[in-house]
Amino acid sequence: SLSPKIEKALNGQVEMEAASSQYYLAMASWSEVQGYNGIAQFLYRHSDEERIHMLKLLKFINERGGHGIVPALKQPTVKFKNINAIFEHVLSHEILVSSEINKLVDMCLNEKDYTTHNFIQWYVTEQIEEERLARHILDKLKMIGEDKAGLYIFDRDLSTLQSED
Ligand code: OFO
Repeated sequence: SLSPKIEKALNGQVEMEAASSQYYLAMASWSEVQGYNGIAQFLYRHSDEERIHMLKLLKFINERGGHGIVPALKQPTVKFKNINAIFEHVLSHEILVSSEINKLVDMCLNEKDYTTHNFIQWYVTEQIEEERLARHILDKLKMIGEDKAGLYIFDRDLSTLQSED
């Protein structure tokens, strides 16, 4: 079963995924209010995916004899300067998440917890994809610049752009 140290670290990650879900939900709501419905749909989906990341961890902790702890909700940022600012937040947040996941990998190896190490590989792969997607979106936004028609198309395209959960 889980060592107390690993259990605590995994519960820390539960909290981080829950916070991610809240961040993206706030971004989705702001975007929707501004009339960016496609971007909002993308961010609502992203928020749901983060909740799934959280659940997956919680269930793993419980299966391994620990106790997955549901964290308190903190209010995320609810207002944003523009769409660029949103996706810059997304990228820097995902980079932060990746570094936390890497710390977990390190800890598993140090503690010789190969089961959790194996489990956490899913998150390692997921973070590569999430960072790639955020960079891809930011590149597109840079290309669009101040072009309103470009932003219109971008918004429409994002309604169907899938990030994998
Ligand atoms: Fe964004 O992948 Fe979980 O946090």
